[in-house]
Amino acid sequence: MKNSIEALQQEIDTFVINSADELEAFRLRFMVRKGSIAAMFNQLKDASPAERPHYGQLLNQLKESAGQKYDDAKKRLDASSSGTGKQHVDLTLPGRKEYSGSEHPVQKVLGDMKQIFSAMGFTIATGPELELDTYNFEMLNFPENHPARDMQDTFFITRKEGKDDLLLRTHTSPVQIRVMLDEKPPIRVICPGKVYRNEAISARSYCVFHQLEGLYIDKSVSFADLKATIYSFAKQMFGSNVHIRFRPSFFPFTEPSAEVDITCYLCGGKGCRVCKHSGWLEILGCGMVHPNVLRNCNIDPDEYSGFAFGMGVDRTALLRYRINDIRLLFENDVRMLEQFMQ
Ligand code: 2U9
Repeated sequence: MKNSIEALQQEIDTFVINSADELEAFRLRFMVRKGSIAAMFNQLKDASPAERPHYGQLLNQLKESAGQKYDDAKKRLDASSSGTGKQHVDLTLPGRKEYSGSEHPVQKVLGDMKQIFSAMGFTIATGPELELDTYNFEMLNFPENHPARDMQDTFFITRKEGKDDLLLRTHTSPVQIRVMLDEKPPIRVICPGKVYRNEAISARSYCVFHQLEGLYIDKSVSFADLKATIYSFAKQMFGSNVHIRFRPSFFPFTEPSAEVDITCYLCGGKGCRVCKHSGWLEILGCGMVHPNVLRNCNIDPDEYSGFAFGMGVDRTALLRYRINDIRLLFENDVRMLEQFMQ
């Protein structure tokens, strides 16, 4: 019995009470009628009459020390919860800064472009950045030996010189191919997204950039429709006072093709460093969808015609926000991004 009393005393001494729950656990363990001290008192009757007074005295001391520990702990916890023992708060410290996200400059420009074309009735389509050679080149009427297919220009993932080859898309045109394969005309979509080119990296060109392309296919869509659409877009996007010119060009997927310039909106067409003193800024390429492309997507070019256009988004973001290095758009440096808070 002596050993049991000593063990219980040690348990009482080492019991940690730092919360109301621990205080209650202590009470239930040692202080109630079915607790371990009361159980020990019940065992007194088994001790010899000679030893009983001695053990009785030891048990009374045990009970008293448990009661003392309980009272002390209760006082301590009551004091801290009523505030007197609370940690000191230094009200003179500066407040903590709240961080919030902001829209990336490229997304701001893309948002404006999407809004203008949505209002004209274009819907938005997206597709994979990892593409098949056939959707990125083959079905867009690129000849087999076209320089864009060269390793120097395209990030190939697999290279077996076949249309099943996987690559990082070099434009968003494969999205329009997928739309044409899935849907019947009339088709009116814009395709925004990231594209990849294996180019030398500098302040002006990067291996990834953003494009927005558009496609309209229906019966008797004409070059006049294309011009009206581009005029309306350019004036809403860059200002109603800009002048617009179309220059003949060539792309494998459109015929005829054109590149579109607007008068430089930084110098008003007078000539400056940005427009290389020409007074003009190139904004997009466009044209009538090549009959071969329509045929590749099971659309009869004798029944339907269409126009397409494509533009880079990043350059507009750089010019609009006076950013002098395209790499800043992709580094996610908060010191740059937090300058675009609303
Ligand atoms: C389909 C058919 C035709 C999309 C077009 C351009 C002209 C063009 C460049 C602008 C700057 C790419 O980012 S850039 O380097 N794009 O000049 N893109 S027509 O023509 C299509 C697309 C899809 C099925």
